[in-house]
Amino acid sequence: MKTAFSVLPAFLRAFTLAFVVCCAVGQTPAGAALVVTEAWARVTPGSDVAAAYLTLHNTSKKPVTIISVESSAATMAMIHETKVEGGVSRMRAHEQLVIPPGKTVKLEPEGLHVMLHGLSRPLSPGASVPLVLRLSDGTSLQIAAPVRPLNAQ
Ligand SMILES: [Cu+2]
Repeated sequence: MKTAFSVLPAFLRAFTLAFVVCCAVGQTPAGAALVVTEAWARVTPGSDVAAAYLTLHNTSKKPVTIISVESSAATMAMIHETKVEGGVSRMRAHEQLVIPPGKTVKLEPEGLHVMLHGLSRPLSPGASVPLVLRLSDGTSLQIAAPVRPLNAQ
C-alpha cells in the first residue's frame, strides 16, 4: 500500500536533482573571476576613520559587480570616490562598483577607496584590516589589507 511517506522520498529526490542541474549549468561565481591585489589601508592617527585601497582585476568575460563592502574592524564600510571640483576635494559614495570584463579598476589615493567608519580600535602599521567584498552573484571575497603609515602613497 502506498502511503504519503513512500511518496515523499521520491519527491525529495526529484527536487534535489533539479537543484543540482540548475547549479551545474550556472556560470562560475564572479568571486572566482575577481583577482584582488595591492590591498592596503592607511592609518589616520587620532581618528576612527580610515581608507583602504585595492587593485581589482576581472579575469572573466562578464562584468563583476561589487554591491557592498564590510569590515569586522569598522562599523561601516563603503566605496567612495574622491573628486576635486572647483579646487575642493569631495567624496561621494558609490552604491556599487562594476569591474568590466578583462579590466582592472584601481582604488588608490585621490580616487576610489573603501571608506571605513567607526574603527573598533586604532590601526597601526603592521596590522591588517579584514575586508569582505560582496558581489551581485551572491558570492563574496575576503581580503586582508595591511596597514601602512599616513605618508604612504
Ligand atoms: Cu571616503
